[in-house]
Parts: sequence; structure tokens; C-alpha cells
Amino acid sequence: MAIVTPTTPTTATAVHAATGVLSPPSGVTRVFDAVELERYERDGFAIARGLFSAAEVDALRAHYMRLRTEGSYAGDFAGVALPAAAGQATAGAVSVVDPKPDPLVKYPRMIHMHRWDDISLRWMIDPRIATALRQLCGVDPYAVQTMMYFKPAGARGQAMHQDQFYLRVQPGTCMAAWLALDPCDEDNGCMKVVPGTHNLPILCTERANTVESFTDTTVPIPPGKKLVPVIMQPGDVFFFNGSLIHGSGPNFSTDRFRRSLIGHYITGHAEQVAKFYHPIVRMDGSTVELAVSERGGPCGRWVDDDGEVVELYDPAVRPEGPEHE
Ligand SMILES: O=C(O)CCC(=O)C(=O)O
Repeated sequence: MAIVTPTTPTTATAVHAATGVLSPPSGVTRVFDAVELERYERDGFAIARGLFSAAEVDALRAHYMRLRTEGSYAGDFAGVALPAAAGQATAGAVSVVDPKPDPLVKYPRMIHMHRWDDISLRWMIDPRIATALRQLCGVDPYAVQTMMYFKPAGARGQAMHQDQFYLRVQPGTCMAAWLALDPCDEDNGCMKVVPGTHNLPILCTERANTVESFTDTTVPIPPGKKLVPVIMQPGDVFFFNGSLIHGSGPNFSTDRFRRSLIGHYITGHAEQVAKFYHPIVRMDGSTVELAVSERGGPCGRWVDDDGEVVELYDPAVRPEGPEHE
């Protein structure tokens, strides 16, 4: 399969070259009402139900399935190796479980498609997403990343994490827009979040359980906090703060994908973001120069209501400052 190296710079011209997959209504001035905005302040996330139409979702799903079957692309990620006992026979082993092919090998996650695919670029800066983000963070956002998760039946999920661990946006934090392209529930590995954790600093990571997660780092759920599933229908967009602890479990179903298209954004008053996220795109498709953030500060400490440190972790994993997982 050909590796397509992203070389096309993101420009307003490229935006106009995209085909008619998306049809944003003109003059979108509001996505969220006051209740949803309050919920975002309190919990760190908000859901825009049916923000994209069924026809748009069908076209996007078909587009990415076609891209996926046509080739490989720079940045494709099938995940860290499955532990041997969970998925593969090990050479020389006396007794092993039946080898199980990892479904993500056939359907690896795509990244930064907006750098070479007009439809992805156009989706990333869609006016509906721009309006929603402006309502949530109060200023115009900049766009820095796209990702496409296929998550076929049997695929691993992604251990709990904070996006800001990877993006290192300063000042402020990042935000995500997560579009469901399939019905998402606990059976096929919907998103899960820990409401109210968006005000925490970057927490230090621990090793994840790679039988269940295709990434190998995680953060523990803070004491007293609860993990909640985010049940979504195709066309719904889940917006969340980049410091919110979130992730997803495996796709336990036998025959259902859980496809999602994701954009990552930073607020317009940010001055720097990690190198992996440059070039940075304004919501009109033009690019903007920002500084590159250093690897990041010290790991966060959790404190209880009295200010006592609850737990402190060693920075053990990826000390070099990783790309987003
Ligand atoms: O879609 C998933 O399962 C995880 C996505 C995620 O964690 C992210 O976009 O940061």
C-alpha cells in the first residue's frame, strides 16, 4: 500500500476545492443554549445533538472507509503491541492462547488528514464547529489536528487521558470536537469521561492496560470522581475541554464499527502549542504562526479540599513529550 506523505499546505484555496460532502447552513450564530453552556462550565463538556445531518454523516463515513481501504497514510496508528498472551503466539512458547488478529491492524487510526484531504480540512473548520467552540471558549479557536477512529468490532479502546498532556497549549488549554459517525454505546466502546476534571492540571501518567487500550499511558481517576459513558447518535458532536479526563473502552460488539471524526483546537489567545500541531489553522483556512511549547511543566498534583496532596506520580512514560495518543 502506498504511503501518502502529507505535503499540501493548508490554504483557503484548498478549502474551496473540497467536494460537496458538507452542507453547513448559512449564518450559524448559535449551537448551544444557556443550559448547555452552564453544563460545559461545570462538567467540562457539552453535546451538540444532530449538528451534522444524516446525509453528511453517510458521506463522511463512505469517504473515510474509501480512504482507509485505498492505502496507508503518514501517521497511521494501529496501537501499541497487544500483550502476547492476549493476542499473539510467541515464538518458542510452549503453550499459548489462540492467536487473535488485532482488528486495528486493518483499520488503524488516521491523523492530520486535513493536511492532505480537502474534506477533512473543510470539516475541521466547518462554521458549525467554529460557532460551537466560540460559544464554549469565548474567542475564535485555531484548529491543529484531525483524527479518524474506525474502531471495528473487537478493537481495543483508548485508556483515560488528558489531551493537554500532548498539546501543551499555553496559556489556556485545548478543546476537541468529536463527531459520531455510528451509534456509540458501551457495547461498541463509546467515549467515557470524568465530569469536572477539566480544572485539573496535567496529571502524571501511569502504564495503561494494553489488553484493553491501544495506547500505553493513562491517568487514574481522581478519588471521589466517576466515569460516565457518553451515548451518542450519528451526527452528534461531543465538545470537550482538553484537560478533561476521557477515553474509551474496547468495542465488545461482534459486528459494529464505532467510527468517529475528531478535530482538536486551541483557543485564539493561546501563544504556543507542541511542535506536532504546527502548522496551525484559523477557522477561515489561513495559517497562523505561534511558538512551540516546551515539553511541558512538572506533573500535576491532586489536592483534596483542604489543599493536601492526594497523590503524586513519577513522570515515567514518554519523557520526551509525545504526540497525541
Ligand atoms: O475515540 C476514542 O475512543 C478516543 C478519542 C480521544 O480520546 C481523543 O480524541 O482524545
